Amino acid sequence: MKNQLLVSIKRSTRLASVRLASSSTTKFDWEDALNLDKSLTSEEVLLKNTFRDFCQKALLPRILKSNRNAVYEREVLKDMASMGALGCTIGAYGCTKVSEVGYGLIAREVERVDSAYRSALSVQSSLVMHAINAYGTNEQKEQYLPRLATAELVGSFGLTEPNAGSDPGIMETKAIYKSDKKSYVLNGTKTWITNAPIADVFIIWAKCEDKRIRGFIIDREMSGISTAAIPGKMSLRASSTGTIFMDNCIVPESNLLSSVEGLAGPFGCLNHARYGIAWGSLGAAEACLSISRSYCLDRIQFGKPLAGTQLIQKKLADMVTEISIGLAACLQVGRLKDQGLASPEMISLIKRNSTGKALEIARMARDMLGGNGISDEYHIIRHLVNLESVITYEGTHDIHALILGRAITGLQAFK
Ligand code: TGC
Ligand code: FAD
Repeated sequence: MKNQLLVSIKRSTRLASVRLASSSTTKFDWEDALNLDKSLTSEEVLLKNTFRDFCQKALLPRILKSNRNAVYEREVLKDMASMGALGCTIGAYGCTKVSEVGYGLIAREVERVDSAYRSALSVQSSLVMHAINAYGTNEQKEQYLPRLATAELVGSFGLTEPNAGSDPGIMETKAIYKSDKKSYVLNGTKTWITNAPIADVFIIWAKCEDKRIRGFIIDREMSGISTAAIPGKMSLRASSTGTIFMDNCIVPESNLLSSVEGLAGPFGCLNHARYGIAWGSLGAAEACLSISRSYCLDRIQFGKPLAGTQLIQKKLADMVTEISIGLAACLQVGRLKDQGLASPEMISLIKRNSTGKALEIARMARDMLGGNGISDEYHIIRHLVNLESVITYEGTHDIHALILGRAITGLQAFK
């Protein structure tokens, strides 16, 4: 018995060394250092390549102007819609069906260009379409999802308020039911809301008389809703961000998202969006890596390329390491999500890791370009300031640490 075990251990060690020897001939690819492409299906590789091509050809040429002039281009969302990207995990009501990993790959390619464009994708798909698909009636799904999928309608998601940011449970927006009018009357203010100034449809979370939080679909034409842009935004400038005011806003009861109540409603949407951000922010980091690597190969100082110096190589090695490990984690959580096995804490872990590492990489890359790193022509400074928003929204870096801390210790440290 013992011998048989030893024989089989020896045999498997021999096999492993044969595998190692043959794998050691694999060429190292700094753009896919852990060969993650090998873990993708052929459909996912095709999706990734198709979206990389689309994003680089259709989106990248627009971003400098949009960002400089702080212009939100509705055409960008339309173009993403024409590629089937909006609500792409839903698979009904005019939406395509890709895996959760596929959605992550799309977010990564879009954010390689700009976080504002990925924000547009996330809000429409994960926060608005997902809310309607997960919590809405069939009538609501039929009414809204096909038009959101084509970007005929632009959506917005209102959770944050002036006095309720990290702690949305203390929201002040109220929804009072009027049985004679079969309507709810909403009063309150939502702020720092992506798409608020330009949206046609708003998912608004409000507290009802029983103190339970519920979601409402509000059309811009409904009476009592108005919006204003937040001026002076130095980050995500190609995204439109604003405030939503509800002053006796009358919402028919048929617009209630009736199958969910409590914070589990908005957080259910945030699980999807945070997951997409985890992939997307690493796309921004990959852009910074690629630009700074090329720059340092070309830039000669002290008689040789900057890329030939030890300090620059350490920075590049750190970037490649963190991006590769981060993407491997996203892929693992994506596969679990496809099987319905990803926990909110896993999503907090990757959202926190990816955005934190991406911001560090963008700062390193900015430094490697010296003075040119300050110019938007080289793109990195734009990614850097964008990532300051990305690390803040959908739960700040520290809030995700506290979510993980609670799961690790069983003690909550928020309050
Ligand atoms: P807590 O007691 O933890 O939970 C209250 C209820 O919610 C449920 N829940 C979740 N359900 C599903 N998924 C999750 N991730 C969930 N997290 C919590 C929980 O089970 C409970 O359900 P029930 O039925 O018992 O009521 O709530 P808390 O008040 O202690 O919350 C603490 C904390 C910090 C976790 C939470 O408030 C938090 O995550 N804060 C961060 C706020 C945030 O992420 N805001 C995002 C706003 S939207 C946005 O930023 C969009 S940016 C868009 C773009 O441009 O891309
Ligand atoms: P606060 O909650 O006031 O936090 C300030 C600081 O205190 C942070 O560092 C935080 O980590 C820390 N902190 C908070 N609580 C604790 C604690 N208990 N212990 C230790 N530290 C703590 N919201 C939406 O609903 N919809 C949107 O579409 C949307 N889009 C956005 C777009 C942009 C560009 C930005 C910047 C924000 C957007 N937000 C949106 C809002 C975003 O989700 C909030 O900004 C975020 O949740 C943080 O809330 P806050 O800004 O009120 O900060």
